[in-house]
Amino acid sequence: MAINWFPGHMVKTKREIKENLKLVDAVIEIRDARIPRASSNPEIEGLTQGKPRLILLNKSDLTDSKVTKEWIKMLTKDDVKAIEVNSLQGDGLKNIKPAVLSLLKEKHDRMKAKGLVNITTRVMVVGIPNVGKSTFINKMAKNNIAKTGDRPGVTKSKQWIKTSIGLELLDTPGILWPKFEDEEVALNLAFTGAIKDEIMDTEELAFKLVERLMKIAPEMLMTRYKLESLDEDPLENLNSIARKRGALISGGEINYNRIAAILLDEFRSGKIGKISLERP
Ligand SMILES: Nc1nc2c(ncn2[C@@H]2O[C@H](COP(=O)(O)OP(=O)(O)OP(=O)(O)O)[C@@H](O)[C@H]2O)c(=O)[nH]1
Ligand SMILES: [Mg+2]
Repeated sequence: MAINWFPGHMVKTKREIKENLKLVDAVIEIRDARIPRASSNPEIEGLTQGKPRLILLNKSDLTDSKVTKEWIKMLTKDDVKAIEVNSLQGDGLKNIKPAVLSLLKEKHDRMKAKGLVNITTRVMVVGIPNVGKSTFINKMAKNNIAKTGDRPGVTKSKQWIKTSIGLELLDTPGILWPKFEDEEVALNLAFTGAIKDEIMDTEELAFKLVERLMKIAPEMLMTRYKLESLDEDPLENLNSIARKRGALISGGEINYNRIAAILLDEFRSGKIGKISLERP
């Protein structure tokens, strides 16, 4: 499936992220918990070199929590921590501060030894499109509101958001780009909505989604669309789903455009079930 997507602003954002990194103590990298692999950026490690990183597996409300916990185990390293959150509802956000503080413990101990008491911790948020960066920043800001103004001596245009958990967040996230290593990665991004539907053939995408769900969540697919059994042929199943949903054009033919929109929307909003598309 051809997905013609290329972020032309890659070089610019990379430079911006590097500049902003100088102003922060740690990085919060947001990923989509349904696709922790596809929603990462392979250059993130090089880009954030030396900065402790907290990975938020966001949208964890849409995943199989057992799989998400396996991901957390796998992603955790010395200078990288991972936690699951739901930025819409706020679940898990209270775990952010302890995680960031434990990443910065040595640094803070050194500062305290020098007699520094009021230590502010600044972090920046990065992530590929659609992972929930804005939702997260807004949620964090809402708990406290106070946006600190420009800080003389730091830089004119940077706004810092104070949060109730005692971290200051840079108000603009750094947008990373995903890497289309193979078709599966590209499809996972497309299924979750990280790639705009306008540049894809959504009918083919819906077909591929049915094909995938037949493999990883056949029961959920059957239950949601009241199918008594699944055919071996994804197209047959897509047709059955369309008939169940009345996605037909006059004459009784399948309205593929319509059923594709329904299926993708229901998958993305979690109506088909809590489905992790990737496993560690
Ligand atoms: N179910 C669920 N949806 C979420 C969560 N966080 C964000 N969303 C939804 O995901 C979509 C994208 O969220 P945004 O906050 O706009 O994502 P973004 O990373 O800022 O996206 P760009 O600005 O395009 O880079 C929106 O429809 C949000 O409502 C979450 O924890 N759970
Ligand atoms: Mg945004």
